[in-house]
Amino acid sequence: MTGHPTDSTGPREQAREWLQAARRPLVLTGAGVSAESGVPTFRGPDGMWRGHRPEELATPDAFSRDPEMVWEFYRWRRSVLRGCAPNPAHVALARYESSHPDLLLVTQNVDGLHRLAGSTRIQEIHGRLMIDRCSACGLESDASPRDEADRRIPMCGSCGAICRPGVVWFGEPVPLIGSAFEAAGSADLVLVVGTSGVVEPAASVARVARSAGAEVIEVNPEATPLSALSDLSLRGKAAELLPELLS
Ligand code: BJW
Ligand code: ZN
Repeated sequence: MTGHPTDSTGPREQAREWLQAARRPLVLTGAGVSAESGVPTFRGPDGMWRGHRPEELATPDAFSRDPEMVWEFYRWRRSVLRGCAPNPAHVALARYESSHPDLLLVTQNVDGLHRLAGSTRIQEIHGRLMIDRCSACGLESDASPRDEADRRIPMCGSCGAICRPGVVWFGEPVPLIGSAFEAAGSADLVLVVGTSGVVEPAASVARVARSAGAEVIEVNPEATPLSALSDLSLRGKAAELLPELLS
């Protein structure tokens, strides 16, 4: 697990070796890992919020001001997601878990595609798009397929208050971040895939692991703020690179 790429070992080969040898790998994923499944990313030229800032809709303030508009946005997100399936990157990560049982997959994605691909050691730290959560009592339930067709806001089956999507909005605490940081502190390798690395505290999962001595491998077509702390920055698409790196 030591050493850096040399002339005889290219960065991809080095990454493969580190990934294979890792005892306690931690994978941090973002929207880019689902891009090739057809799930829009948040930022960048093809981001779903081009011309808008994510902070306009994904906040408790927006929801209290205009729940109809926020729900319209999330109904659209749900209808897009219903047409999407895991891609070879999700599948490669699920297989990697079988050979590395102490792996933890920390995902910022709310799309559930890692779970669908077969990963089980997952922390979905920004919640789940397909869950309704009561805005009053917190009761969670699976989103019914009917909700997007009829445009009514889902109501809590227990207390009758309006529901919100079961995701983590800006300004809200990230409930699982403590255990993600704890795992990062004892990881020996971090694979960062498809995240712009600008949303905190998620991006700091990689920083914590790096400070505790883990090697960091980044897979992303673009440079990000996390590139500078990465031992290996591999420029490419997740669905193309991960099957090769994790085989
Ligand atoms: C490919 C690819 C391919 C393309 N293959 N790659 C410290 C500093 C500054 C600000 C803060 C700070 N700490 C907290 C904040 C505030 C805020 C924040 O981070 N703001 C910044 C934006 C400035 N954070 C919060 O508010 C968080 N809460 C918090 O800190 O609470 C504190 C608290 C404590 C106690 C009480 C109360 C409060 C919460 C953050 C929640 C973020 N939620 C969202 C929305 C989820 C719901 C929804 O889906 O609608 O999560 S925002 C959005 O961004 C979503 C994502 O998970 C998250 C990260 O985005 P991601 O995944 O990185 O996607 P993109 O689009 O940004 O990047 C895609 C990448 O993929 C790009 O790099 C491409 O190049 C790449 N790519 N194709 C591989 N094929
Ligand atoms: Zn309720």
